[in-house]
Amino acid sequence: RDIAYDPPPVDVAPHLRAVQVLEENWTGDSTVPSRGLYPHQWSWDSAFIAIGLRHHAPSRAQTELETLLAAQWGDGRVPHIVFNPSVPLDAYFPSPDFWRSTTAGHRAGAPRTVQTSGIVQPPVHALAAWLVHCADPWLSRTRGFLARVYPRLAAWHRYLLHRRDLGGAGLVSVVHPWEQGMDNSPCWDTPLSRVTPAPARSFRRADLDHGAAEDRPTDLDYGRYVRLAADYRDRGYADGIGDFAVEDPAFNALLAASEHALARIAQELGAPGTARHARAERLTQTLTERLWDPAEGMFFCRDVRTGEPIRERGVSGLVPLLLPTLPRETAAALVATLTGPHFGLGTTTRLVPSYDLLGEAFDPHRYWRGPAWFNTAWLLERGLRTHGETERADALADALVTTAEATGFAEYVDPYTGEACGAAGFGWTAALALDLLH
Ligand code: 9YW
Repeated sequence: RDIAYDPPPVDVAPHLRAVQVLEENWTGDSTVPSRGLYPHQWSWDSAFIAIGLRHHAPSRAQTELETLLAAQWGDGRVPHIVFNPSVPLDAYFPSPDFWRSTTAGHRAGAPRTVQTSGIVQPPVHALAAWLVHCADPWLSRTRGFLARVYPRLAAWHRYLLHRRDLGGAGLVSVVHPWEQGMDNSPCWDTPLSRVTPAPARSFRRADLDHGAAEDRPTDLDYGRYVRLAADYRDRGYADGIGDFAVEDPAFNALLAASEHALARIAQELGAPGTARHARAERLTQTLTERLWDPAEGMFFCRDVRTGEPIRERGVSGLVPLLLPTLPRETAAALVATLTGPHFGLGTTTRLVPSYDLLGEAFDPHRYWRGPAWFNTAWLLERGLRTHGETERADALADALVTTAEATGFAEYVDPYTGEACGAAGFGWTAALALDLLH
């Protein structure tokens, strides 16, 4: 029999396909979320990407985080985008000439040699650094990885806890929807309605060159994003309550989870981690006191300008399930909400929708107003496992991996059908699927 010099294509194993996406998106010192739509380095994307990359290339996972942290500002903030100077200015909006970090960010200590945005994203980094270390402790110790990133991560948390406690109660506020990472979530509709949009003709959206308009935020949303960012820039990125200030449950829960991770990092470096564990514990308690709604069985955002809770069920209100010391009844109520009619996990939906299935603003295809995203699925999978919900965690892990693969590692999907939306070959989708395959 003629043996195959030209063998039929073999089915490539899912983990190899995920690795291929990470290879394709690697630029040499970091990973882009998506080659077309997001051609620079994004902060929380890099943290999630490092969590997957550690299984395939642990030294690159370390580099990913080190590259991001090298762009940290003097005041401790880690910018949400680090721009790649070799990418044309018009490939992404808002580009470096909008943020003007090296000039407008001067007083806040923006780096001189690299261009960045001036806002932040959720602090997943210490958690990622710890997980990256655990994947290959020998390599990590040899390279002095934790010793190098620890002071930067500590300064990052200090910035958030000291400069961003705009509500004065011990929680961090975000000052832009892009900071929280769920850009057009209905949770922002009320606080954003107070913001006068920048005129549509004053900017050009590059995202519409890559994504379907009906899957993306609207022009009105963008007008408001631009106004808020430009005002912050024009204040020299000085922190204070501007037109938009919101305490968000996911952002604060990720900070608490990262404080626990920072405690472990401190211990590994020979210092006591007790104070950090205690701080994480305090954050967990404050989060519960300020944002938990026992009647609804979930956390709500708080509008710092009015002091009122924002009673929209966004997936961010479930993310605190990640916290190990959440009271048992709180965790049980969150699981009930996750699997109940508003999120439908295991009954009507495959992956966790980004917003209330029964909410007026629900739209299964429009970005953070309904579609399911893989980073939130991963966080909730971790949360279910942390609280002993093994069967549900297994089912969610399985759905995440299968849907990621079937959609070519889509940016987000229709929560009912799993149909792909947004970009394909998306960095954190591949990385987090890879993580769960290990
Ligand atoms: C944008 C990169 C980022 C994510 C955000 C997501 C989106 C940027 O893409 O925002 O231009 O709209 O909402 O969470 O980090 O993947």
